[in-house]
Amino acid sequence: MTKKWWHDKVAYQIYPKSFCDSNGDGIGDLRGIISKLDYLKELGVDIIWLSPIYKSPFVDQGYDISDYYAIAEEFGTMEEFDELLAEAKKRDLHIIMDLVINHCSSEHEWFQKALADPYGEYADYFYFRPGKEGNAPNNLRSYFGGSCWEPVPGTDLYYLHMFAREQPDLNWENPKLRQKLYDMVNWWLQKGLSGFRIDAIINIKKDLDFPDLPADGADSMASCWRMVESVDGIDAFLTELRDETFRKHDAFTVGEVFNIKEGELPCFIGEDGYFSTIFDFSAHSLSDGKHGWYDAVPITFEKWRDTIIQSQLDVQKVGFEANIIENHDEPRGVSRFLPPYDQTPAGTKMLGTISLLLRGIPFIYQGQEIGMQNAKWNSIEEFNDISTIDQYHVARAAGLSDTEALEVCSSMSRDNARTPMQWSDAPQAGFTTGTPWLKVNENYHTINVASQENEPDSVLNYYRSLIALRKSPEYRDVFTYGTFRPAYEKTESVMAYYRISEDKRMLVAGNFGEKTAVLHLEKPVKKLLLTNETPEYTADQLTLKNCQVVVLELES
Ligand code: TEU
Ligand code: CA
Repeated sequence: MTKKWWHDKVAYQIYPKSFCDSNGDGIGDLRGIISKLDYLKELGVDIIWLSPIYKSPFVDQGYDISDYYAIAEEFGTMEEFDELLAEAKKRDLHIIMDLVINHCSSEHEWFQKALADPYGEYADYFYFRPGKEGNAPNNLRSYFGGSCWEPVPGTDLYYLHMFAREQPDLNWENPKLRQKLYDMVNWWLQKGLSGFRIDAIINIKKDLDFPDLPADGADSMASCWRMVESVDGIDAFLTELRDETFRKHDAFTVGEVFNIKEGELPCFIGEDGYFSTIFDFSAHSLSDGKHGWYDAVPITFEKWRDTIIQSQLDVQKVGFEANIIENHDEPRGVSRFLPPYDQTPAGTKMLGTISLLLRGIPFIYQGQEIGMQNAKWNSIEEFNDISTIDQYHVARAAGLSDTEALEVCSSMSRDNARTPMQWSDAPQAGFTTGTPWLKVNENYHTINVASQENEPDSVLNYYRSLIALRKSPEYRDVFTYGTFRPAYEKTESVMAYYRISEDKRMLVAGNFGEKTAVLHLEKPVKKLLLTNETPEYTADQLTLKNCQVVVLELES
């Protein structure tokens, strides 16, 4: 395997709108991010991923871009962005941006020109198709609900949007459009970006016949990912994208890829793959309901553990995946993956340890390092997220009461991750001096950065030690390249694994159950490297109480 500069890095995702507001307008901004670079450096991260900061009407929080070359006014200016890059560089921090190129905003100049001349050059930047007997071209349902097709005013044409109707899909079949995207990507890379997180990229290849697909809901429609799964030929697009852009700059790229086909992992993340890495969503997908959030499947500890183990075993044969507990599209991991009795600082540290020492590139989502949790939502009006509002209606249409639908959204909403970062116990958690765009989680009095700075045993200080261990000169190699091997799979409630290199054998083990677990050690303990509460152990036996986690070096 060729070693790459990003193999041993730890990444951190910033959701700019909710990170830090410097001017009191209730919206996080670039100046706010700049003011927290030292905090991030001290945490120990190397790569910062910024969710979209481009000019946007914010129908989908910046994932609807109206100008790829401009910074959203809400967040600041291009000068401030350049300053952020320079300040990051000073601290040896890499910045990567979100690359949203499956679709743009309906306010983008290209789409406006297409609407103005629906049979002209710019219409071919999108998918404009005639309707069928006054109906949409086919029965695909968009990710955010309703048809994937929207009428083009004044014509019998429709345009395709797999997400919101304000997010028209870009026509990747058009070489002119592709070239414009590559120019834009190179422009940002030349500016000094280290790479990109690539949004929804699996959706760029369409079935150009746009056939009806078998209905999968009461609305007679079919989820649009079924088209993604049924069509071949994305290879040519992704290879060209890589060769025209990323490869020239040795960029780090992480793809947001769902619905990968059997056997295709090497094409995506192998030595000569389209991307450096892709996210491992296998544990998150466990809760996918057949029809929406209302029929989400509960995630048991065993399923969660077995899924992560299987994924690690599959991926290590091929390359590296990016491991996450949560991101801006997911509920908070502590609330989701830990049983209620583990939702404590100790349990939070345990979950973090298990996730961060897996083989792969760890991505920490803002607030994860202090153990932020899902918020308490009192009514549907409190949510802002377009997907949550759709899922509320889906649940109501399926017969759930208002209270039940609210409960569903409370546990699944993307807004759980988007509540403002909790910096202190000052009003609005120190996020803003104004009124935040989305409410602050009520628990900020107990969960916040400032108070955890002062407690040696806090979740924050634990995360610092955890990252420092992963990156320490002595153990960096084994935690980066060491083989993953599961351990104690038959022991109820224990998630454990080895990381093994030529001269080292590490054991990472946590007890997620209420009962104490006794593990017989395969090899004598050499050193206890990290724990959230020192356990009892002898040369051949380790006792883990509820929520105890350890990182041990064993004789190899
Ligand atoms: O997400 C793509 C995606 O397919 C889902 O995770 C989607 O967000 C989810 O099904 C809705 O509940 C990416 C971004 O991460 C997301 O924030 C954007 O909304 C989406 O693309 C559109 O750009
Ligand atoms: Ca602001």
